[in-house]
Amino acid sequence: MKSGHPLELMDGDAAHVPLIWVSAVLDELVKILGDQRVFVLSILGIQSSGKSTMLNAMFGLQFAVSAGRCTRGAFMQLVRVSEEMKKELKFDYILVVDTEGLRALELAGKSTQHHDNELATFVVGLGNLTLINIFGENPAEMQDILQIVIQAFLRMKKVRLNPSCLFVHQNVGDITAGEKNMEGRKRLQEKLDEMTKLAAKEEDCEADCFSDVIEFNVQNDVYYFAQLWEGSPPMGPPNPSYSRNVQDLKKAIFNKATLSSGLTLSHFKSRISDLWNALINENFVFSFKNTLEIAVYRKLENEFGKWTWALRSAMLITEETLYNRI
Ligand SMILES: Nc1nc2c(ncn2[C@@H]2O[C@H](COP(=O)(O)OP(=O)(O)OP(=O)(O)O)[C@@H](O)[C@H]2O)c(=O)[nH]1
Ligand SMILES: [Mg+2]
Repeated sequence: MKSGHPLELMDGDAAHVPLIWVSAVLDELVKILGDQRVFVLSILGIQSSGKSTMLNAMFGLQFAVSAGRCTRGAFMQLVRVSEEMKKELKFDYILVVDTEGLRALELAGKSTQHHDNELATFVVGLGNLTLINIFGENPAEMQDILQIVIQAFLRMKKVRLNPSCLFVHQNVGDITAGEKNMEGRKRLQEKLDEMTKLAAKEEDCEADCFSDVIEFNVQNDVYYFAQLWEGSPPMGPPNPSYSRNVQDLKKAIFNKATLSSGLTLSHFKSRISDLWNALINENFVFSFKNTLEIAVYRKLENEFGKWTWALRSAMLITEETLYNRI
């Protein structure tokens, strides 16, 4: 880790965080480096939406990149803050957490929903800042992901962690700048507020709009990225606008990071085990796909209660009259 190797934080195949192993590695790391302050940057998004590609471009890392389900589980890597940046930032390292894409087709079915909710909560809880990566600019397609993410943020609010987030739209054509993006921002805001209301109802807390849950400004916290390639993928050269977009995002991340003092490695270690232990203990809400489904389930449960009571009371009355006759 000291020399920049990624460490597996969550086993993607077993969907499990090996706490003893990870804690032991972090303990040794603290012995070598001292209890340094780190800023944890995590990322969430659909499968193959270019998450690893973006992190690699931003920090010069080498997370695996390919088509199909590529990153499995979650990986973390330390990036040293250079001496000149240390004046502005109050920490020594940035800890980049790359995660598996949500909605992996290979895992289709019930286990996916549970897996996604768990992963999202874990990753959002760990990060000082979470990047929400969206492929394209249609928030309707993102509905499921947004629900998962917002519910995770709500829970963080409840346990008094306050992460922040930035939205990134990947693969937006070069032309769609300016006015059109204004429209996109508006639509995203509407969608977020709508999802927040639903999620808040289910979590029993007060929140009318997304900015009640987390500090968020739709003008400054949403980024639009150009295509990675100029022209068709295998032959096209890398697109210079992509690098520029990455640079802008990096600046925004540093702006947010200057306000935060990060957390120490030992604090980070206990945060990992706290979060993971909480997650394996509590799985009812998270085993549900999204807030809409929970609402429906609650309604059904109510109705079901009424039906069974109607049946039972009818039975009791019949029983009583029969007893009398006997
Ligand atoms: N056309 C296009 N392809 C992209 C873009 N960004 C990334 N890719 C390609 O998409 C594929 C997947 O990228 P990854 O970075 O591995 O995606 P990921 O989100 O990390 O995927 P998982 O880890 O599997 O969830 C790679 O072949 C990238 O080269 C983009 O903006 N446009
Ligand atoms: Mg990846």
